[in-house]
Amino acid sequence: MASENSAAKTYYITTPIYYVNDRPHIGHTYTTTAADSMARYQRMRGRDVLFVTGTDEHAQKVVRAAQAAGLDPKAFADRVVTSYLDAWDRMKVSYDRFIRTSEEEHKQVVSRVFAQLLESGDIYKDRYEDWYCVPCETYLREQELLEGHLCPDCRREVERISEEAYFFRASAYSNELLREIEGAPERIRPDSRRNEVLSFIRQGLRDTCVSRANEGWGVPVPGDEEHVVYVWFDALINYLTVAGYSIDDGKFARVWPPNLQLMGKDIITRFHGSMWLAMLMALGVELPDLLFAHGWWVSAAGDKISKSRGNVVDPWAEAELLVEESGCTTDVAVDAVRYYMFREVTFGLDGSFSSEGLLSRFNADLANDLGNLLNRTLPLVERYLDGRIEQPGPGAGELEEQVLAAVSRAEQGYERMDMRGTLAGVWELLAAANKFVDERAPWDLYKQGKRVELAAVLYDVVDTIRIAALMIAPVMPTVAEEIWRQLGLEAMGLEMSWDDCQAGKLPAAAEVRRGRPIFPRIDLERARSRAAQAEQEPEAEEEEAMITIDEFQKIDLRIAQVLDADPVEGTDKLLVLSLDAGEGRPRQVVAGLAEEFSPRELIGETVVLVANLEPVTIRGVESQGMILAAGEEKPLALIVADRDVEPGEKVR
Ligand code: ME8
Repeated sequence: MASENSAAKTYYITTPIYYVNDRPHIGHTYTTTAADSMARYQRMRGRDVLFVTGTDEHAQKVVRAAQAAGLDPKAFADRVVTSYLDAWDRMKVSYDRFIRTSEEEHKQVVSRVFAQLLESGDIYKDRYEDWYCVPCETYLREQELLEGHLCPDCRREVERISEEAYFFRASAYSNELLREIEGAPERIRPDSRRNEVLSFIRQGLRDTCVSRANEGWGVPVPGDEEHVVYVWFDALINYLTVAGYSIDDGKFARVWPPNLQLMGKDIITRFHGSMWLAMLMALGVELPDLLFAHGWWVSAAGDKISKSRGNVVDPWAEAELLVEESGCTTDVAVDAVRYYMFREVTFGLDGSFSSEGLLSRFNADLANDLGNLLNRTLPLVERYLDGRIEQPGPGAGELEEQVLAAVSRAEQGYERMDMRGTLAGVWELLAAANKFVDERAPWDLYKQGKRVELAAVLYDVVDTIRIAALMIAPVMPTVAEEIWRQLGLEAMGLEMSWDDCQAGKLPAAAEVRRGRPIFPRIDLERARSRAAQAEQEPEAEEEEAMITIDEFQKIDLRIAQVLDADPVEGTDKLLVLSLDAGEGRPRQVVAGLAEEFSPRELIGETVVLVANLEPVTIRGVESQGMILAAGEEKPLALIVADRDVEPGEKVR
């Protein structure tokens, strides 16, 4: 492929950028940690890597979620984005750049791209009279809908749109795109997805709507502020922004095209595999080397795991379960979750996530195969060799063939996005090494005074552990580092480099340092009975979300009286309330109450104010706190005092 030929080319990897209407879940984590493993692998190979993830903010559903929370979209996005940053930090995601589409730089690139395509005639103005699915942020034709005007993907009700809009002339690129994809069998993978994209394009791409009426959130269409750019069009351009398109030509030349764009299978056919590629063609920009779509995590019943179906899996909670059941560190637990995701299911296919499966693999693969090899070998080095690896004499290298096979399989696995194959190969090697220890019985060699053989056997085993650590490092960075430390390689200042995946590169004089077992074994029986118990007592689950009395007391709740209420200009949902909270001067709070409550109903009410909430600006109005109401989606009832209480009185 073109980009492989140039050594100076930055290896450019992307994940989708995620909507900020919601918090990260297993789907986001799967794509992002897979991309992370690829980035780590390429770095170990010595490549300069640009690995990017981020957030997609200009969606209708973000506007709605913000309204429900009584915040303006930017304030809302600012809040949710931290949960992504935090999740990637905890899941050990080593991104080089985190892009938010609300960044000025990105908005400028979107504007320039839109203007360029307007100028070339690839974007034109017309009228949109059809349907839109807000949860999927997708324009849909009548004939694509399920009965009852339901979205074919998420099965929720779609909305009718009838407005002037801009269209991208995707139809003009159907044939060229078809030729491109047919001529490059490796550009879209796996094959099942490639075939899906091909048959979608063969039906003929239709011009797609790329704008919405401007409701104050999004990138305005250049020269026509009544419209903003459609969220998918805006979002896809992020891949160009971070590469420096129209900002830094030198960087763009170094970075473009993406070597690998990763995503879930639901967003390849319509978006990445056709709209995105057609956009690049219209811009005259080279197509990405590889679009790879992974499968879905499904429930035991076979449904896609998603919030709307109420069957979410939280990878962090799974890691916490491991900590609780095994006593391993949190970082090791995170690695174990990553291991499970990539070992359990072939990347590209669907798979079902189960906590029980995770715990069993932890015991069988991590504690038994890997942990056991390490924990039985290091004490032998300590006992027989004074803890120091010796340069082996003749006779060493007995595991070389198995090492070669595993390394070549691991390379192929990483290059082909087959992490399962990589890991299976490593585990075959670990099994071979465990068997080797059993057969060569270093304790017997010691008793027989066979010092040279003993040193050679231990060298081979420790060397194999070293190579295994290198091979798993992209998937399990913390575990690899911990093994590195225990083998004394960190103390020697040795970096992890893929080139060192060769037998015989273990430096003599490495001083091993046995640590605590990395993977303390789990009592599966006990774990099972605890899980069964938790299922029977749903309230036990709630304990996870419990807070202490001290935490509760940090929230300063006060009685306040509504002095005045006025609509916030430009919205139907927000009211700005003036409150007497017993502070000598009124407090101003913006609340999303306007659709359910009139100002008249509110004035005089004695409400509960969260008095120590950080002030935020909503639609240009400062909000100094929040008032309490019942109802998740929309406020159904205000929480008020049922007797006379003075404003400012503490609520406990
Ligand atoms: O799609 N199993 O954002 P998003 C595996 N903003 N993967 C899953 C999954 C599951 N059960 N559920 C969801 C967007 N996913 C756009 C992208 S890019 C220019 C714009 C995956 O927050 C899903 O396939 O909805 C997708 O890749 C991601 O999680 C969800 O992204």
